[in-house]
Amino acid sequence: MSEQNYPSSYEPAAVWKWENENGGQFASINRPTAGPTHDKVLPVGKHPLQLYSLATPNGVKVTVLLEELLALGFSGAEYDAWLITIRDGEQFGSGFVEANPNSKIPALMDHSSGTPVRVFESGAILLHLAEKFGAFLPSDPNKRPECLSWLFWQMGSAPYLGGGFGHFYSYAPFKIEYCIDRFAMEVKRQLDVLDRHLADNQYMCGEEYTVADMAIWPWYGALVSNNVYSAAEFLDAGSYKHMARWTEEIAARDAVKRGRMVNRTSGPLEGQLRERHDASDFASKTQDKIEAAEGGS
Ligand SMILES: N[C@@H](CCC(=O)N[C@@H](CS)C(=O)NCC(=O)O)C(=O)O
Repeated sequence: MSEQNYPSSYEPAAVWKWENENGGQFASINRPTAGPTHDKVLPVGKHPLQLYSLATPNGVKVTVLLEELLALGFSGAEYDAWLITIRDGEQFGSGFVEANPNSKIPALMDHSSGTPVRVFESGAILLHLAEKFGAFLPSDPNKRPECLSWLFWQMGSAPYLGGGFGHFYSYAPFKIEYCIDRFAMEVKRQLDVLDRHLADNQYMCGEEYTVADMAIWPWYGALVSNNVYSAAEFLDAGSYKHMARWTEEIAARDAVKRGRMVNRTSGPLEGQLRERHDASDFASKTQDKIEAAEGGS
């Protein structure tokens, strides 16, 4: 697009005002202020860890780690996963805002020490749990910084993928070439960063599968396997061969398959475990079984 073709009808006002919803798929939950909109106490289940979440990529990072910890035999990682429906504004309930003043899933309340401790931001939750259980984070001082670097790389990079590219490619009310170009270029650059690194490394931190993989896979793995934004063709995702190898290898893990199901409200009913309160729920409480039982009663 040449400069003379840029649409020019919009001139920002001196002071921005929130006049009505700004448009786009999530317009009804976007607002320019923080804090609770209504009173709602969060439920608390029987396990030390209480997760309040939804199976978006940021939510899946945490449920994958919890399922991986349980698969390794850490019984202290047992958790209740409560559903927070962000489209209905449940992230603005007073109890959720106490758990996360930023009103975004995932939020964790850790009751293991007796005094409930809140942890918000998916990267902080991954680090908190990895340190707590001494797993999926290298202890070797020569390897740990590499893992932390990729974990924080993800936290800094994914907003360009989600809030930037994904928003303008999929959710914006109309297509703006300038925005899609800008963020497609950045996301392809990020995919190339990952692809080059994974050409020489089995996982993000070498041979060890860590929280860095668990943070990156739900976003970038989903992108190349066309599970978010339907953009794999547009971004020529098939050309990132090492990413594809790593994506498939992680997707095949049993704990990852379970983690993806927790707090999921879309897709095949047998893949949705909307709330998880016990390991046995995967066998008995998926949405297909719940609906079949309701239909039969
Ligand atoms: N940096 C945060 C981002 C969390 C985030 O953006 N969560 C989204 C769902 S993926 C959310 O809760 N959105 C609700 C809202 O913006 O009101 C993290 O990694 O935890």
